Amino acid sequence: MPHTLAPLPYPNDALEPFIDAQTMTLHHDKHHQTYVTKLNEALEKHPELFDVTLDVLLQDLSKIPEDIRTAVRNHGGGHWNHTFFWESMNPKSNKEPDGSLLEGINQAFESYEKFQQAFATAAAGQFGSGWAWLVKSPNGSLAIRTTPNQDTPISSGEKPLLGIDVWEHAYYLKYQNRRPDYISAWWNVVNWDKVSERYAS
Ligand code: MN3
Repeated sequence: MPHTLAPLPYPNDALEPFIDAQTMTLHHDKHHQTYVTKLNEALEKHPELFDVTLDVLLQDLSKIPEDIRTAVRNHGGGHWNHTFFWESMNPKSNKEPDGSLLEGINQAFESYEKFQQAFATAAAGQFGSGWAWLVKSPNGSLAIRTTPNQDTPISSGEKPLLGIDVWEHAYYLKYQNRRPDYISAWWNVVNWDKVSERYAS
């Protein structure tokens, strides 16, 4: 199988109490695994794509054979987004961005607090299932984006630095319909060192 599911980079209960262990287990072992399985099933029809990296598959979906394009978009996007999401969180979060990343945030949003407000508003306002993102545009500036379903910013040429999954499966067990509460709690586990690393690369 060309694509495989990596283990979570920390124990399933490491993000407690902000994200509960049961949600993490289901989300990683069931939801994320299903994206990987279905991506591989789709690629079986085009073995010539087995060696193409997931980033390259998603960067230009128009190059994907039409009969599997939607499957690659949804399941390949799901695989990419979730791998990115697990790495975007950290039980030993250092709580706030610093250094050149903070300068970039201040330049784009005036302050970290204003960035948080704008990002949380975008995430809470994403209708239905999807994601909210902090991205670096090709010109280097920072911006907030939302994507529906499992669409990913790399398909539109932007570099994601941080993303939050706002599908109900990401929060419903603990927060039920209170998506804004999940978003508020999630700031406590953002891995800002990882975001800085992505910003610099
Ligand atoms: Mn999810």
